[in-house]
Amino acid sequence: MNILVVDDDRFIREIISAVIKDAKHNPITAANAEEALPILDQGGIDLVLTDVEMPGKNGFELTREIRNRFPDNWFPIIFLSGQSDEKHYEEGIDAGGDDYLTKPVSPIVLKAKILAMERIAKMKKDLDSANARLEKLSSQDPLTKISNRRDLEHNLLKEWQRSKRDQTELAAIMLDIDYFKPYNDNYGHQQGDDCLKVVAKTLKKCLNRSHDLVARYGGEEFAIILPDANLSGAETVALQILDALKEANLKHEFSTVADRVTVSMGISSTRFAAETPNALIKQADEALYQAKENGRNRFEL
Ligand code: GH3
Ligand code: MG
Ligand code: MG
Ligand code: MG
Ligand code: MG
Repeated sequence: MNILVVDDDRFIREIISAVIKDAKHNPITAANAEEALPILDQGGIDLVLTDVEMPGKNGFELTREIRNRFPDNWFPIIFLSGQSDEKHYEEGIDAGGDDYLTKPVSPIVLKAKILAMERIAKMKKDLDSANARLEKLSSQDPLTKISNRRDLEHNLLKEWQRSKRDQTELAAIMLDIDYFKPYNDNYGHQQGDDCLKVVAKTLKKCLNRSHDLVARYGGEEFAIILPDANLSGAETVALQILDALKEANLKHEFSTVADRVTVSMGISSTRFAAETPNALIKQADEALYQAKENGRNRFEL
């Protein structure tokens, strides 16, 4: 672990650093809060041992500042204080510290406390990475690995609110594979799955901006949201999709519109469906229905 030692007394910094090295950890020292904060800003500190009485910010103030500044990055903080008063103990834990030792501290006790904090910090890290994995899984479609409907709805709401706030236009495309039932019925479900994967990958390739999002909406339907885009921006994307699928040239002998896999799309934007995020999707869905009616392998507004 990288352990930051904050103390205005150089002699104490040296003694504590020696104990830390003896416990096979890496000490980094700061003489006060003002020196400590830039080191913490750089990241990579796993534990802080801080004095309480120091010129400038004291250890409790430093701790409050750390907890405020890094709300999503918890690491343990232990006070090493000259004050054995119970009130200080209470104040330190209240400020966001995790333990309170009094000086002079026994090297054996300090090493034991470091070990205990290391275990807690490891549990926290494991929990965070498990949560991040779960978060990813719960927003991903297992077959195509692109966003699922849940993630789409989450992002649509966010982008919707952003477009209201910034007064920008937000466009949506609903997309459905043409004659996919005959594709499945003739080529089999496995090849149907492979087709869905290629279509998803192709759609992703057609999106250029980091906030654009494509999701599997369900079955052989996909939804795309294009923040800060109007109908003509969405039309450009739709044309790119028709082109890219032509390029991909996935054979489909049982389609009556082409000898390859094609899609139909409906486009809407907040300029014309401004009431709710659902209204935006509904309007794109109605345009998609029109595209099907008008012969497929096309988009409608
Ligand atoms: P249209 O051109 O009007 O869209 O006709 P379609 O045949 O594409 O539409 P329909 O809704 O009748 O059929 C959709 C098919 O999509 C039926 C279903 O078997 C298939 N499908 C849905 N989800 C999956 C999937 O995860 N994997 C596979 N292989 N097929 C799927
Ligand atoms: Mg001091
Ligand atoms: Mg469908
Ligand atoms: Mg259908
Ligand atoms: Mg279909």
